[in-house]
Formats: sequence, structure tokens, C-alpha cells
Amino acid sequence: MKKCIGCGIGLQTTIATKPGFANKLENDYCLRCFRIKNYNDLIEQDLDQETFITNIKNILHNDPKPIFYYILDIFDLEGTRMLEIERLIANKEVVIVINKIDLIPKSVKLSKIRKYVTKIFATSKLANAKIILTASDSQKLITPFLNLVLKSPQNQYFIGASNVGKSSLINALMKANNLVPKILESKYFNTTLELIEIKLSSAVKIIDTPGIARNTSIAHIMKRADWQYCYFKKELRQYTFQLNSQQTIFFSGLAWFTFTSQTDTKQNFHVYVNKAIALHRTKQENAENYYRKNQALLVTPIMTDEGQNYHFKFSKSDIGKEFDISISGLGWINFIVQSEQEITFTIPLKNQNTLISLREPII
Ligand SMILES: Nc1nc2c(ncn2[C@@H]2O[C@H](COP(=O)(O)OP(=O)(O)OP(=O)(O)O)[C@@H](O)[C@H]2O)c(=O)[nH]1
Ligand SMILES: [Mg+2]
Repeated sequence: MKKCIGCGIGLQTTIATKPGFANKLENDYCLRCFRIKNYNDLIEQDLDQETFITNIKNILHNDPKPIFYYILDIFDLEGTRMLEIERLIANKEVVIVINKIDLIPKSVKLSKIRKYVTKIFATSKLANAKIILTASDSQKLITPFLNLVLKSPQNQYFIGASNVGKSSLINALMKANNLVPKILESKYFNTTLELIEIKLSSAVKIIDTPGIARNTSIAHIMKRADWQYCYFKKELRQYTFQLNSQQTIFFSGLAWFTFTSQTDTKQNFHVYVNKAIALHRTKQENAENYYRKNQALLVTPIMTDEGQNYHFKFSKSDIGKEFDISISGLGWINFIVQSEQEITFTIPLKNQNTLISLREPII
């Protein structure tokens, strides 16, 4: 069966709402890839999440000696880890690839990030895996990655959640090896639909795989047209706010957090986000009002009357400790606890799954 060279799915000309539909079988791309490629426009099609896990199981079943490149997004480490996949591949050869390093401010040393990632995985099933830090657009970081990939005669599978940049990395490796990149990459979820085999040289084969869409990213509750706030190419911006108790910071029209201290100690908050997200400070008592009044003006407003709160409480014993609160798809807030306090993160939409986690500081 002829396959789409963008997403790997078998082409068909019968059902327009099913994956793989093309007007003609002579086409190189299915209609969906054609539209994403040329108009940046996504056609909704029913995709089966279960098949993604089944793909990995099939690889394990059919390939006696696979190498897995487990790709994660540095902008959303917690949200892109998939423990079920980690468990499945634990006793195979695994390289943990931390992608999108270009988003981290240049002033941060790579060794610091490596240390952080090593620490996170030290207690996981992948404790012995090699770790690579990279970015699709960075020649400096792609070259050592290419050298590693070129050394292995085994099949090398690029796996990971949707949108971590698997296809972009493979295209970058192809380019670095003087081949023409051709796999489709996009800001949408589930761009790649089937395994795509790429011969990087006569002896080296890499395989792109579809990722699992993450409904824990805040992108999931945003309009598709606004996903460029979550998937972008510019270095993260760090903004510092010195907050008094009961002050609130808004992230465009998306969400806000409020700081409530038991004392009147001020506290610094460093917010790491896409610079296209507008941050705005207000008093807690005005927060909801502000939101309602400015909803239409704010970037990417989520129009709803009900919110969902995430509470983080810090006691006396936390004073002096440094933390990040990370919001999947949006960025993170870094602070050192100065007093007994509570930080409340609010997303103005009920029953959504955005992953908001407290962690040790990443940078
Ligand atoms: N900043 C930055 N963005 C990247 C990088 N690599 C990929 N992206 C962006 O991340 C988004 C997803 O990239 P893809 O390569 O389509 O991701 P994928 O993992 O193949 O996604 P699926 O095919 O859906 O599983 C796109 O908007 C890319 O431009 C990177 O190194 N840095
Ligand atoms: Mg892909």
C-alpha cells in the first residue's frame, strides 16, 4: 500500500473523514498532511490512542534488538514523560533525548540541565539510559546526536509523546547528513500517524513513530489557532515579580496564580514563559473582576464562568527551599519560600486535565 510521506499512513481515496484520505493515490501526501503543510490547517480525524501503545508493543515483539530514542520536551518534562512507555522499554537499549533545549535561556549551563535530568531519572526505570540534550534547529547539538545515531547498525526508533519534536529531529538528522528532510512536523497533536522508516545511510535505519497526544497540556483547552503559544521557537523569557501577599499574576487570558502569605514578607517570583504571553499583576480581590472585564482583550481567553484551583501549601519547614511550579504547555514559576504561604493556580475552566506540578528548580 502506498504511504503518505508526511505522516506514514496508508493512502486511501474512499473515506474523507478517516486518516490517509487523498484525492488521488498518485499524491505523495494525504489530504491532512497536504493541508497542514501548505495552509497550516488541521483536518480533524478520528485517531485511536490505544494504537500508540500497541505500536511500541509491536516493535518490542518484532525487533529483537531495538534502540529507543525516548524524546522529551524540556519545556514540559513532566507532561511529556510516559511512565507506561518507560516501563515497557526499561530492559532495552534506551537513549533519553531532551529536545527543545533552544528554549532555555542561553545563560543557563547545559551541565545544569543534564544534572537535573540525571537526578529525575536516577530513581526511574530508565536509570541506566544515556542522556542527550538537543534541539532540532541547533547544528551544534544535532552533530553529536547524528554521530551517535550513525554508529548503530540496529533499528533506531524515535518514540515519545506527541509534539516533543520526533519528526523535527529526524528531519534535522537527515539534513545534517545531507539528505532532504520530508517528514511532516507541525504544532498540532498527532502529526505522525504510522511508523516511517528513514535510511540515514546504507547501514543506518531510523524510524519515526506517532506520539501519544497529551491531554495534560494547557494547549488542550486552547483554540488550535493559539497553539503557537505552547509550541514556539524563541528562547523563554524570565520575568521577575516581587509580590505582596494576596497579589495575582495573570498569564494572558489563560490562567492566573495568587500568592497568599501568613506574614507581610514580600517574595520574588521568576516566571518562565513564551514572551508572547502577556503577564499582568493585580490584587487578588480584583482578579476575577479583571478577568471578566478583560476577557475579550486578553490573548487566548477561555470563555467560562467556572474555574479550577490548584493549591500549593508551604509550611515553616519549607522556608528557604526553592521550588518550581510547572504548568504543562505554559512554562513555570520559580521561587524561594520566605514564609508560611499558599500559592493558588487558577485555570478558568472546570474538568480539564492540565498537569500542574511542584518540582525542584530546573534551572
Ligand atoms: N523550540 C523548539 N521547537 C521544536 C523543536 N523540535 C520541534 N519543535 C516544534 O515542536 C512541534 C512539534 O514538532 P513535531 O516534530 O511535529 O513533533 P512530533 O514529536 O513528531 O509529533 P507527533 O508526530 O504528533 O507525534 C512543532 O511546532 C515544531 O516546530 C526544537 O528543538 N525546539
Ligand atoms: Mg511526528
